[in-house]
Amino acid sequence: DYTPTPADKFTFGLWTVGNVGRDPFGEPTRQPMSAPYIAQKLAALGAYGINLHDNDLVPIGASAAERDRLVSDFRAALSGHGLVVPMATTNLFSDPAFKDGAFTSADARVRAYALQKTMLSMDLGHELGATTYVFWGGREGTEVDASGKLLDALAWFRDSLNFLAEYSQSQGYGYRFALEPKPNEPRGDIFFPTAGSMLGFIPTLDQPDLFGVNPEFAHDTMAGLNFAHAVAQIIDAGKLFHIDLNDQKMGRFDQDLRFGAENIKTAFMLVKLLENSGYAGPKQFDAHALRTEDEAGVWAFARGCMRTYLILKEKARQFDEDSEIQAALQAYRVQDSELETLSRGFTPEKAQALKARSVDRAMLGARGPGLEQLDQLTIELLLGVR
Ligand code: GLT
Ligand code: MN
Ligand code: MN
Repeated sequence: DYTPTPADKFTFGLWTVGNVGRDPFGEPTRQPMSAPYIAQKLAALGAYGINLHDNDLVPIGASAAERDRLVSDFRAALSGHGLVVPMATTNLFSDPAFKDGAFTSADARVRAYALQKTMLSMDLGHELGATTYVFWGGREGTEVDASGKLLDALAWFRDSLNFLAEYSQSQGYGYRFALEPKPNEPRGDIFFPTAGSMLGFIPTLDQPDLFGVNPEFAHDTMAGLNFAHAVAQIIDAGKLFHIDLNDQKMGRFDQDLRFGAENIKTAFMLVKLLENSGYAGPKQFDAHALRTEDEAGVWAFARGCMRTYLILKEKARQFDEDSEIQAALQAYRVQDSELETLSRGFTPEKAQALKARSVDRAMLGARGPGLEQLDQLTIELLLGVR
């Protein structure tokens, strides 16, 4: 009946259901909720865990006593409700000190502060049991490229990640790090705008095995990219360390809509990809209720994200078991064992044999692969008439 259980490994950031509905043009529309209260509500809905930024739990500048009280109250709520904290991250974007970047600030004092703040936040995450650490470089970007730091910024970012990976090891934290790309907002241009940028950057780090990607549905969609394609490439590279699910209209501001609210077909392809890939990590809903909503709307939003995922998972199973769809898929793939043997694994003989083959181009070009029919079957399955 599409009711989630912790075995589904659905997680939410404290900042997601805790979003108070502020936007660049308007004040908050909802009251803040405490972390223990959020834990109680999410557990009742069937979530697996809660992720956080340091300052989602502990306000910046809090005293040590205040920190310890907030952490112990949260820990009590987590264990009381059977929730875990799989992932932690740092808020390196809200404070004005980070207005021109954190690890990529041109000011060495800001870069040092970003390292200090991240180490303290890694301490906090470890205390709560987190094993994945996310880096979303919200402020790591520019509006003014005349600042001349494009190459320096990449090097500063690399130095910081190398430093923090060693910090994690020296403390025995054992974190795996997940880098989250986004093309823009809040900066005009954010460094490492796509999954491919992150995949290209990771091998330049000192310990690339510790680093993977945390892709987000909305971030690729903002840029007009196909999120399922991005995730496939990340899976192929063995780098899917974490995932942020939500939705978004292309070309809009960062909407962070309820999962499946907008691009249902891509959401379906994504769920099918994740489920068939064997990805076993948490699935985080990094989204928030619409600004129009009250607290009841927040929990309707959270329940909706998880239900839609489970419905799409069921549809994916149906897709794999639908004989007409499977027949269309089989017809789509033309196999030719002789040619496939010739085309795979180079030898000079195979190359010569291939070069000598005559090709019936007209026949190849005339073939209809049946994709209209396959797509219509998919749509009918999603619309619930199959
Ligand atoms: C922020 C951002 C998200 C990131 C979070 C982690 S914070 O809400 O929009 O995409 O995943 O820093
Ligand atoms: Mn995200
Ligand atoms: Mn986002």
